[in-house]
Amino acid sequence: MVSLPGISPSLQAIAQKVNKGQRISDEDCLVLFNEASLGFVGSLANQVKERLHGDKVFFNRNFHIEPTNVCVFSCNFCSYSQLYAKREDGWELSIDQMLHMVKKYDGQPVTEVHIVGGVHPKMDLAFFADLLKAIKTHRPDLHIKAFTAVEYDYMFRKAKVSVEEGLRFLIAAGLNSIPGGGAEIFHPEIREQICADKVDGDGWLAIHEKAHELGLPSNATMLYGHIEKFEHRIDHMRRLRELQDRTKGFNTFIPLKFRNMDNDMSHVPESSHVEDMRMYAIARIYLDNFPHLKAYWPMLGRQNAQLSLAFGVDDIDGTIDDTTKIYSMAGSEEQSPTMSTAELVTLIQQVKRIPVERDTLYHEIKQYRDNQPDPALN
Ligand code: V47
Ligand code: SF4
Repeated sequence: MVSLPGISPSLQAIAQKVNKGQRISDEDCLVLFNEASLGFVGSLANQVKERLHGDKVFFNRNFHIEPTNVCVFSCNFCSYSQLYAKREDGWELSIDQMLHMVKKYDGQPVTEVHIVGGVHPKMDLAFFADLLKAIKTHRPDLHIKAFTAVEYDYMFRKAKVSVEEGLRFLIAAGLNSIPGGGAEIFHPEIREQICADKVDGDGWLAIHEKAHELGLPSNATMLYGHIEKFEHRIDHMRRLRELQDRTKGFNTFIPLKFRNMDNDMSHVPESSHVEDMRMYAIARIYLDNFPHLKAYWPMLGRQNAQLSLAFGVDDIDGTIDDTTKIYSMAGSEEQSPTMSTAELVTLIQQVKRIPVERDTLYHEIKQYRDNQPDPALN
């Protein structure tokens, strides 16, 4: 082994593994979190990213529907939900109102609707199946990525159906994939302090495992940068990596930076930008079986999302069109998140990467290889 001056033997051994395309262990990952500089993890993560995707960076054209912010749960980090007891202060959309939101995109080349919200007892399995059917009937080509494992756990229990029965019912109604929310931190030591009353880590993983078995792809998130320790992040990623070894059903890992405005954890400071970039890089190195790593720009801010493209990230989500409130309410600098396709393309080209418009399942729709974005784009 060639010895690198100023780099400890344990870091050098990790670099060797990554160079050879070998998996790193949990102990290696802890060494990276504790000892590695930003430049060190950035360069390794970039190597992994480029091996997988070359210079490509993916985005899509999407919008969100948030059916309600009324929620029976009370996660301490959540700035968005209204307790069910105070539901008159929140919003609750009817199927007609949500269909109206879909119809606003008639004739526009959006490919995905992302549906996620609070957990409202009156919005049950039958209601959501009707919603999916209404959307698919109106626009069969739109990919529906909907509901977190937290929402599924509640609606299936309430309907007294198994996870398999519930998912099959929604697939028949038009469900195409599952977003990554609700994962937070799986480890009970932390989960009990930040979101004690919703589905636990094992329950979240079991729902995604069943979804994968039924052919539904999904994403996975991790809410980091609050009271968890590096060991909890590693435990979280290990459980995801093990499940992915079994099913190969995850598309994307999305680290979500904790934002501290207007919630019960506002006293907890936010992570620094350097720590955010280290998080992305280490996730890219550790999660060797996840095809994609996403920086969700409405939460991170567009400049930091752009920076993350040098730290292993190959996806920056989509146009969003100012249709999500979760992050603006939690204090993100993106108060009205919307980016045109031209802005996304420019943001990626500015860091000398190749923008690739994708659909939800990462089929390529268009590559933008010129230096200038197409002025006809919006
Ligand atoms: O699970 C809530 C997070 C998630 C805060 O799959 C917060 O493509 C930070 O999962 N600070 C929902 N995060 C959003 C989500 C998501 C977003 C974008 C893309 C995809 C995908 C999934 O939002 C929740 C929770 O972890 N969240 N409050 C907060 N204060
Ligand atoms: Fe409800 Fe989701 Fe907010 Fe938790 S994070 S309180 S489950 S809306």
